[in-house]
Amino acid sequence: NKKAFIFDLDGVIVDTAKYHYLAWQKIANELNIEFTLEHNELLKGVSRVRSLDIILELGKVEAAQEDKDRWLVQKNEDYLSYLVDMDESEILPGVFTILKFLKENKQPIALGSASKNARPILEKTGLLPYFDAIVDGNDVSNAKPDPEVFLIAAKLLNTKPEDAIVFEDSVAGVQAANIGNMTSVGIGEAAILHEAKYIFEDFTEIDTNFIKELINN
Ligand code: B16
Ligand code: MG
Repeated sequence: NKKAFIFDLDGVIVDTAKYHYLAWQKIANELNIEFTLEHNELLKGVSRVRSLDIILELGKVEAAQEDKDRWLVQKNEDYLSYLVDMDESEILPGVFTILKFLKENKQPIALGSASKNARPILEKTGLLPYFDAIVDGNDVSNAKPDPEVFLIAAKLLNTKPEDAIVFEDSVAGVQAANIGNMTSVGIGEAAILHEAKYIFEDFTEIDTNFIKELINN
């Protein structure tokens, strides 16, 4: 069967999770809400709007919609300021090798990200030509763990969900792949991503033989 390889963006292809964290931390600081790296795990793969709600819940802060809207704009402006100088050096180790291997083997590749800033990031890192389809936060109405983002991606690649392989660094994203009946590959800590079918610390741990097996199975 024809396979489809779907990549999450933040935390899988590039380490933008650290920039999201810095930008959210500023908002949290202003509101006197304690926001640690551990809390940040809750935001991975989660939409911008929902992320703010989670932070406000952590601090038991109730806010008017206009304040929320302002913080959302502020967070994104701050986040974008970290991306200004972004280039291919920010591609996470091992990612490029796997993308190149998939391309050489004529495998369809898609992006499945919750971010509304996905396209500029792919452009800046020079990875845009590797993607046959891009599905991001601008295209979906249901956030991960809803499988919508990955289902649309598989469809655009003319592949059945069960033949799609999803690389994800977030718990919500792994769950989305599983709920969508896809093969989930967790990138990160096994203790956090234990629901994934396969788990690797990062892409340098993924052998092209493993990819070959996924292609031929
Ligand atoms: P933006 P992914 C997600 O991207 C991030 O993991 C999450 O932390 C972020 O809040 C979300 O994108 C929205 O991003 O504010 O740029 O629209 O991991 O699904 O690629
Ligand atoms: Mg992610």
